[in-house]
Amino acid sequence: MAGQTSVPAPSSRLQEIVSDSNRIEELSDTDNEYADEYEDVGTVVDQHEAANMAYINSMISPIRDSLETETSITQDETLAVVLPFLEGNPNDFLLNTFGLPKLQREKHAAFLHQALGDYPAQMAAMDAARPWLVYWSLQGLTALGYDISDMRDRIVETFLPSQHPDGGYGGGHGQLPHLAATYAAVLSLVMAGGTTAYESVNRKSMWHYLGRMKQVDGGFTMAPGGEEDIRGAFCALVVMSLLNIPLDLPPDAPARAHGMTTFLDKLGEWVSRCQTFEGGISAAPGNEAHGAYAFCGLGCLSIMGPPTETLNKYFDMPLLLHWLSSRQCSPEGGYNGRTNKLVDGCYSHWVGSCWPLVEAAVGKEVSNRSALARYILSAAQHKKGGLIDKPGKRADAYHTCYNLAGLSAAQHKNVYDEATAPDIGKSELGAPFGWKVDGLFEGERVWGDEDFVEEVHPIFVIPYQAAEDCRRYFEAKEGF
Ligand code: FPP
Ligand code: K
Repeated sequence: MAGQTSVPAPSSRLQEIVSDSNRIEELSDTDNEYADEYEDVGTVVDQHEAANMAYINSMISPIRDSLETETSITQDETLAVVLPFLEGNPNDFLLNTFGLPKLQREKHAAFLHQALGDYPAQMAAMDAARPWLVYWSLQGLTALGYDISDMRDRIVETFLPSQHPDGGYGGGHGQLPHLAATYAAVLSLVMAGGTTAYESVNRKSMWHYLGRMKQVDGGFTMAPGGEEDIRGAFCALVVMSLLNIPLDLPPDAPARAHGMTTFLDKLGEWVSRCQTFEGGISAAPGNEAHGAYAFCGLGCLSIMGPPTETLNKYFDMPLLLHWLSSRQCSPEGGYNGRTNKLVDGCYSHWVGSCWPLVEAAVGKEVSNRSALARYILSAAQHKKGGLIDKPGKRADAYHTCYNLAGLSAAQHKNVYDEATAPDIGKSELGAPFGWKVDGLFEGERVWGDEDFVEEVHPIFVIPYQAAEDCRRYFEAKEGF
């Protein structure tokens, strides 16, 4: 872009904001809702400049290895990109009462609405990911507090042709079914809610499809003959739990020929084998631990039964706690996905949302939720709307959805309590219906009252109400 300038040094940028009285007037004129607040913007920034700098200084690691490697260089480069956003406000966003950028709710919603629209021809390669684009956008919108019920018919019509006659969903009409597409399609339909959406899912063929994914070692493949990894185990159990699909394997499941009778046979043992020497969870036994797979592993076990029981039974929790707490980057505040890698806003969820599950099992959290929220609000919001990996990256529905889910998990206390929703969840795979929000995060707040994200179910990553309504519907229904 012509005339584009590089990001100015943070403190000079803050000075610029403070002294830019034109801008303050402009804000007061155009946005009456915030006018009172912004007459005082100079004072707010003054007060919080010192606080932001003190925060950064407290977070900088005092120990630094002098060995320079490709990893240490990219880490330094990342810090140079991120720090100006933590210290100042290069995007010129309106600030909240803590001096941090407000959640740009309308801009993010506009971005997600656009993501639900038409795509240019060069996006054809993303066709197989269409269910994901729909899910991320809908989940992002509900997290921002938007009602999506007016899109119900569109959602149902989108997924009807992508349901395979033999069960499960593909990316679109004529595509082979895949567990990831199935997961995203089902979550979207459950969010849409209502009888038409629920009844659009062929649960009987889904049961048979999932039966074909079950492997003799206990895990699940993502597709017939496809890779077996922990996403498969998690996606299968999410779908089964929400749709109340029988735990018994269908008669035509190949695993039956090897003596298996239920979807849970050897599953806990298989998930357990995904925990690595570092303590984190990998895609499949023997692979590298990664935050996205950690969430899948914890989620899977938390569907199999109360996390208090299953997590302690199948994972070495002290080791997992050590690895998980090492994922928070300092001073960035956001998380990386694996050892020696870079902060990325999507791990606000993949790693951040592991915490409520871990906490339910061991009763302690070793993470700094304020620092995470700082990263999301200051560094992960794109100027034009949508959320991002890190400054300089483009916004997309994926990063928007997962930054918002992470922010929700930071703001609310999601707790496991068996007495929750007493009318549902007593039967098979009902443990996820024992979660509820028990008030707000009680630590140091850095978000204003206008920066709240809605409550998000810690395992299904959709609104609580949507998950409960769907399960209630299928618990009341007899047969398929
Ligand atoms: C590494 O990418 C990323 C992975 C190895 C896992 C990605 C998987 C998910 C995000 C979601 C899985 C969950 C479900 C429910 C299907 P990278 O090397 O580009 O990133 P990194 O440097 O941050 O590790
Ligand atoms: K319950």
